[in-house]
Amino acid sequence: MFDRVSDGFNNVFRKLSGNAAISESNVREAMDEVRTALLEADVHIEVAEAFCESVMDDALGQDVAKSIKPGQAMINIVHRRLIELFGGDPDAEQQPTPPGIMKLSPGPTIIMMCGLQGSGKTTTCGKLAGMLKKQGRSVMLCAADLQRPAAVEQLETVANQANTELPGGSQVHFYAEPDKCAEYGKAVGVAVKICQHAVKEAKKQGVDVLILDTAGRLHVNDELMGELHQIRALVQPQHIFLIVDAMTGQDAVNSAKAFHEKLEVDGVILTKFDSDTRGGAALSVKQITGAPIRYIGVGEKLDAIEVFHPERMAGRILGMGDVVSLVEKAQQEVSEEEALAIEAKMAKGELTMDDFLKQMKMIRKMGSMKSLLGMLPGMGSAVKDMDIDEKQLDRTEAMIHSMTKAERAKPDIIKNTRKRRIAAGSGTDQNQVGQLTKQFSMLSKMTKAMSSGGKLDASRLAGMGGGGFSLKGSTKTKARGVKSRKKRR
Ligand SMILES: Nc1nc2c(ncn2[C@@H]2O[C@H](COP(=O)(O)OP(=O)(O)O)[C@@H](O)[C@H]2O)c(=O)[nH]1
Ligand SMILES: [Mg+2]
Repeated sequence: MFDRVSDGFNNVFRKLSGNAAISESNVREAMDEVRTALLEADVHIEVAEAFCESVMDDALGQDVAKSIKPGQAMINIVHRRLIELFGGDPDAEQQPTPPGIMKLSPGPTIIMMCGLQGSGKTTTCGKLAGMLKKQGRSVMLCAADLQRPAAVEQLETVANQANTELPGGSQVHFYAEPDKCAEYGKAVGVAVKICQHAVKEAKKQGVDVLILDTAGRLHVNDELMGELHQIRALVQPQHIFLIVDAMTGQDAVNSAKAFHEKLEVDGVILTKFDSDTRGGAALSVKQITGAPIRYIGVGEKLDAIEVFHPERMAGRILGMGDVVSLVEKAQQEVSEEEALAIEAKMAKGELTMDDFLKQMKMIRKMGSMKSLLGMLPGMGSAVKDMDIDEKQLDRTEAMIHSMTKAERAKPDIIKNTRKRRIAAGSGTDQNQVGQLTKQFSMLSKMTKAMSSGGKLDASRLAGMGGGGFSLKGSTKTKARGVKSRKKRR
């Protein structure tokens, strides 16, 4: 999403690093490029100006031109200012944990979602429900968008999906009064009444969190604001989240400002962060509206939501990577026991195709290869030009599924006849099956050699997401790898 901005910054840093003697005018010139990159990314002009101004002030104040590594000094300054732009505190020794959803007892904690039509309100209701379900909190989704009966049905589908497809033990309830759709627009206060009924029902059922999916409009107008204002006054939600479509750039920021002025939202949820928009909305919204970004939507599926961390996002933009998020993702998907079990098998050379498949699935749960690679330091801008064939993983899965139990346990027995059968069963060809078994046998040999030569520790494996890719903080893994190799000699 921030490709263009990232490239702009990187050019600047490269130029400044290459210059033996840097003058104030070098720095100024470099900042002109940054300003252009920001404007091209559709960052609000005031925000872009103020940002460049503050970076320039810092650079002059710290005498960057005279520092030993001017490129590095500039990176530090820009990093701090980006954190600030996103609403974080660059001086904090340890970054504060972003505030979560309040816990009230008795419940429910009420969340009101608002935003324009198509911004992602209904989808995000399901994503928040999924997040809360993972924390063991029960949720009720209330259909307060009565503009179309289909909108009510959509929320019901989302609630069902959150119940059946997302992990966690608690229940996602659904509340609606579909027959009221006909009255909507004719009588005032229909939506408010439904919200009030939902609160009553949520209390009765002892639900922890109630999420209100309100109606949107194509543009901000008095009718919409009046309704939202009324819901806010009569239901008194603990959280008001504004859902903003990151793809709509400056328009999104302007409407966000209008919403915030009327409703005092306590946070923005930026959706469609996975799309290749230029990032202008993300970079401007906090400065222009005053409301911080709380979550980002990174896909259409209900588990595609992330907590927003200003310092990590700043790091991603500057190509510093976001190893912390990556490790967190790995830890969420792979338990220590699973990692230990796989380690034991690998050490004995007993890795089977089933284990391989399991590992692959764990990695895929974490996100697309491209999004994972993009979080590694220095990879950010490199990944965008990489042609990663996500379908290859599908093919591998299909091939393993077409193998018999015996073949999966001992892939050595897969000779030509079996290869032909597996290829036919999985819609691949014999060569591809051959490649897979060859790769697998190499992997087995390698892991066996590694574990008999030097101890492979479990923590390292846990970080690998159990999939043969080294995902844990690359520096640490590297350092440890070197040490164990030395021991062996
Ligand atoms: N790629 C992507 N699509 C999203 C995201 N959030 C929502 N959408 C899509 O945006 C469209 C509108 O979403 P919806 O929840 O119906 O918006 P609403 O009108 O505000 O309720 C749907 O097609 C969603 O699948 C996201 O984070 N990424
Ligand atoms: Mg909707």
